[in-house]
Amino acid sequence: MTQPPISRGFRGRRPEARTDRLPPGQYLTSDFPVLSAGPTPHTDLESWSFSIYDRDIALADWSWLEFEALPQASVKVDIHCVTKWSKLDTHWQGVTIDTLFDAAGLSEPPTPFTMIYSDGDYRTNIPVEDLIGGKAMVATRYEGEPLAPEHGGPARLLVPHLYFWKSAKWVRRFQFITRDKPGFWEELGYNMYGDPWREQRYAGD
Ligand SMILES: Nc1nc2c(c(=O)[nH]1)N[C@H]1C(S)=C(S)[C@@H](COP(=O)(O)O)O[C@H]1N2
Ligand SMILES: [Mo]
Repeated sequence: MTQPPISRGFRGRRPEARTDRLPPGQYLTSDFPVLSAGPTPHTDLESWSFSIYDRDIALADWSWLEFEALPQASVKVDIHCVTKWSKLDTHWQGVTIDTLFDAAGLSEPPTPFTMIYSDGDYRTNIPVEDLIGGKAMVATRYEGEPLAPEHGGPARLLVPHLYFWKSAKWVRRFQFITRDKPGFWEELGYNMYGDPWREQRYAGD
């Protein structure tokens, strides 16, 4: 972008930069609300595993120790819940989906769609495109600490550019699917995609 040299001072960069980060209809919060459709599952780390399936075929599977040994990434991102709270500058650590696909030996994603499965009955659909290129990770640390069980520990998906219901807590399995299908909230009327900047809260938005 080319900027006229004097525009900066007139526009007041700071407040503008702050509201620029708030999608339509959202408000800022500094606490971290817990939103779960059911009870918090407790899977001990000994029996925890994470797997990737291409339709019905298992491509890769990691134990907790194997997962922890994968290359780690850290991000600072803003998160946006469909119930209208947004939280800026949250810090997460985990394994990017690019790293997972690499480690699974996937050079090309086999289908354009995924279903993400959690412990409990939760699942959510996300296009592959929205998981790769550094856009998403399986997070195991929040603000430098192991992820708390109520926030999805030991591991949750983090897809910050979509509404936060797509960031499945207690994530355990990725499945490539041939055609897009609704997950838990999507079946109940939430949007199939969930872009906060286009305010895609419900089906038809
Ligand atoms: N497994 C699972 N993941 C989930 C949910 C859930 O109920 N179960 N709720 C979703 C919703 S609606 C939101 S807003 C966020 C809330 O995450 P938090 O409780 O860490 O704030 O988790 C998402 N991931
Ligand atoms: Mo949510």
